[in-house]
Amino acid sequence: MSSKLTNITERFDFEGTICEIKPLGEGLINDTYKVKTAETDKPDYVLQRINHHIFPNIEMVMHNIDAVTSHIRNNLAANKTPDIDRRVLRFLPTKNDGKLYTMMDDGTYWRLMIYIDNAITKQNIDPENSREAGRAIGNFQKMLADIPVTLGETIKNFHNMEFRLEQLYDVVKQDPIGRVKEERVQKMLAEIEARAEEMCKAERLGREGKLPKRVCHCDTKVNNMMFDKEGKVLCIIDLDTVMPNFIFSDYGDFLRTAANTVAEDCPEMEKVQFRMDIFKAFTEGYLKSAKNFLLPIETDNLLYATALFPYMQCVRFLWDYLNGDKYWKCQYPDHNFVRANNQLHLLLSIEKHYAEMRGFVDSVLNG
Ligand code: GN1
Ligand code: MG
Repeated sequence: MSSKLTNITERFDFEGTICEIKPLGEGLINDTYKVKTAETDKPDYVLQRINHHIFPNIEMVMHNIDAVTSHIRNNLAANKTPDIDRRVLRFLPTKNDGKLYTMMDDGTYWRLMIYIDNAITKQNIDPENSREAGRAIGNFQKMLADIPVTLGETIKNFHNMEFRLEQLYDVVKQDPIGRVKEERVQKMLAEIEARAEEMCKAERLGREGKLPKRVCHCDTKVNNMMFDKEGKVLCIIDLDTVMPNFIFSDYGDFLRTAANTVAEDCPEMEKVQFRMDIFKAFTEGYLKSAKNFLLPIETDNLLYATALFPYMQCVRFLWDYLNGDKYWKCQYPDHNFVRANNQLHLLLSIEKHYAEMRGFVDSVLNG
């Protein structure tokens, strides 16, 4: 067992005796370990190194997480919900300054939280867990609707479509590695341009004061949810990107990741299809818990949100491709282009389903 990891863990005010520390999960951004304690009546823990290159302001990240988890905890307690430590993450303070993170001499940042036992993450999607995920995401937003603290933007302009397009236009202008001239890039840029104005609708509505920002999770993949044995979501994890945003983020990014028939980097474009069974189940679950607090401008634009996230991710992957693949790890030279193209095909498939989607959302809202 690494003495470094033991030393880091021991900076935190946890209970029990460490007996084992081993890697946990397969997250690409943070490094995660499970810390086992010897005593059966003490919890195990999760030790995590926070990636401060992607999240430059760790103080802000942990401030947001503290605010959100405390607010959810109070809400669950007020509703006399049992088993609260399995329903919301609990971070441990350090012994010396009571903060929820510690910086080591090598400049790395770490945090410790209680391990949620008897829970699983799901890698595979089906309508049943999508409905449940929808319910959980709607509920998460609902519980946070009256949070009294203002959260910071842990990644500036993270889901701001105008900003993402500007980033793309900048790299097209500079063309640092000469990829802009590729015919397939030109074709993709034309598809992006044709939809640019429509896709920046949220920012416009926001500026006009018609569309509010709420506390969102901003990384609503199914593997960021812990399920119990009955298939119910216990808890939403991976809270680094929790920040104020349009609710479209959580609705749209779940569908982008879950309703694609293939992985986001599948190179066989004819296989990329939007799954209506997932769309329907997720939308039903989400609206069941969110319909009562959402504004008409928000529910009217759920289809826009569904299209926005594949579009945004296409723009972001293409940006990274033209910029020399600095953000996403690539396994082969045009991996980022393939990803961008996959997302564009997902968008095209969504566009074909618009009429059916509209009818479905209306039936759920009026039902
Ligand atoms: C990144 O690493 P992961 O999968 O949690 C990215 C998301 C993208 C996603 C695309 C902080 O998320 O916004 O949608 O890749 N997260 C960040 O695969 O940029
Ligand atoms: Mg993640």
